[in-house]
Amino acid sequence: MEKNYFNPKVELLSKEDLRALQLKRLKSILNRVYRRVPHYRKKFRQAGIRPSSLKSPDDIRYFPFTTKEDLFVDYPYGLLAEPLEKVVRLHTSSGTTGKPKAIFFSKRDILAQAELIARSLVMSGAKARDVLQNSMTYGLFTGALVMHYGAELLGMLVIPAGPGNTERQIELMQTFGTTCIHMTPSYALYVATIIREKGLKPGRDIHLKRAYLGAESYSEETRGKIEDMLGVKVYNCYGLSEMGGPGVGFECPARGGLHLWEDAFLVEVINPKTGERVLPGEVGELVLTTLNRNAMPLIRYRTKDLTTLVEEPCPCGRSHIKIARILGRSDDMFIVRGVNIFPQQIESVLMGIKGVAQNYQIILDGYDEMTVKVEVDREFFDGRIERLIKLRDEITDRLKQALQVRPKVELVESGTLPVSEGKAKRVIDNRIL
Ligand code: DLL
Repeated sequence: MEKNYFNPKVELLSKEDLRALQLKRLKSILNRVYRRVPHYRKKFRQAGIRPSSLKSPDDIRYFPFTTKEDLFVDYPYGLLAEPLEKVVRLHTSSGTTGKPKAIFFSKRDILAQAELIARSLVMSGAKARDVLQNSMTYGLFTGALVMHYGAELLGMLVIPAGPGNTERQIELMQTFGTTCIHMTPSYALYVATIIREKGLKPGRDIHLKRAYLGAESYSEETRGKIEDMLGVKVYNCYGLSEMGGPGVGFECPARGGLHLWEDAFLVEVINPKTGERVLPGEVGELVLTTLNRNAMPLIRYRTKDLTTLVEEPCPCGRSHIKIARILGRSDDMFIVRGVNIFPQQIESVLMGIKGVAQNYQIILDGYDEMTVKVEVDREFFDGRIERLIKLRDEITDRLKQALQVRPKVELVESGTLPVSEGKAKRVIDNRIL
């Protein structure tokens, strides 16, 4: 059954054929939004451009961007390109304050996104006989439901576990022989720690093969740690509610970046300040255009996610472009004493140090002070204070080297910092600046 979801006619298309397919779809989607969505019509007119101006996918650069703010003009239904009777589902983004971004799906949109997930799972080697424990949050968040539909389409047995209740998660894994998990990387690290503390062994007591981790940025070191602790191969899964949820980008077994499905999305990476395309290999903001979304197409949507295009051909043979793992969101970046810092840089240092456990928190306060609270293995709290000081100094020095700023480091016992079942909140900014 899973064979259906590896489609060489789409995944192995030559670059030229892929461009031709994109051009056809792009013309159609631009025409649709111009005809059906007054907000787009107005923006295109203001920019002095018409859908017929587009002669190649590259000409998309002359069209205006869509930003998060645009989603709130004529909120909530203003960007619909279908009448409400054709719209069957609402998801919202995980914004923490204010009105959530509302994203709508038609039946065809739900199926199209499920197909991208099924295709991605097959790419990772998953089969219909696999058992997927889906530990993302079910509900308004796309994470669980979109993966659920895709995995079912492939024919996997899906356990709709949802997040939290870690004891129960582990019981489910043992009872039903879970082979694949879907969760956030921060929760995966937590689950892995509890599994280890219970004395359970991968391969003997739990039989996981693959972990699909996404919804928040994580470093290569975190991936390595989770792979060691759980005996799995970790596949990075990227997406955002606005583009239909998870499954927009996904790693193949060759890794080295995530394939971004170019039959469904047109990919650009721009300089967030100038709006111009960046040079190959340069970090910039990912901008995506939906190529086959029905209910709520988005043109040149600014994701705020920072990444690089990986232009080299992939050993797996798929022609769809790859993006490097997401460095973070442009609004995740914080500045301490004039230095730009992403939480992932800190995570990358911490997770490479022996003795560091699963969780950490960055606290900014005072005039410009940064404190990093780091969980370390319980054995460091056996009263031998010199060992603890040595570890603290090592962490401080390695962070100073990587960031050019010396943080204050506080070590706490593994399992004592707040665990988030959904996306982790890494930075607490109490500065009085
Ligand atoms: O997080 C969709 C998703 C669910 C993706 C499950 C993967 C797995 P939102 O809540 O709208 O949707 O948040 C989207 O999360 O713009 C990124 O900043 C971040 N993000 C998502 N996946 C990754 C990833 C879902 N693999 C926002 N690496 C995006 C880094 C990620 N950041």
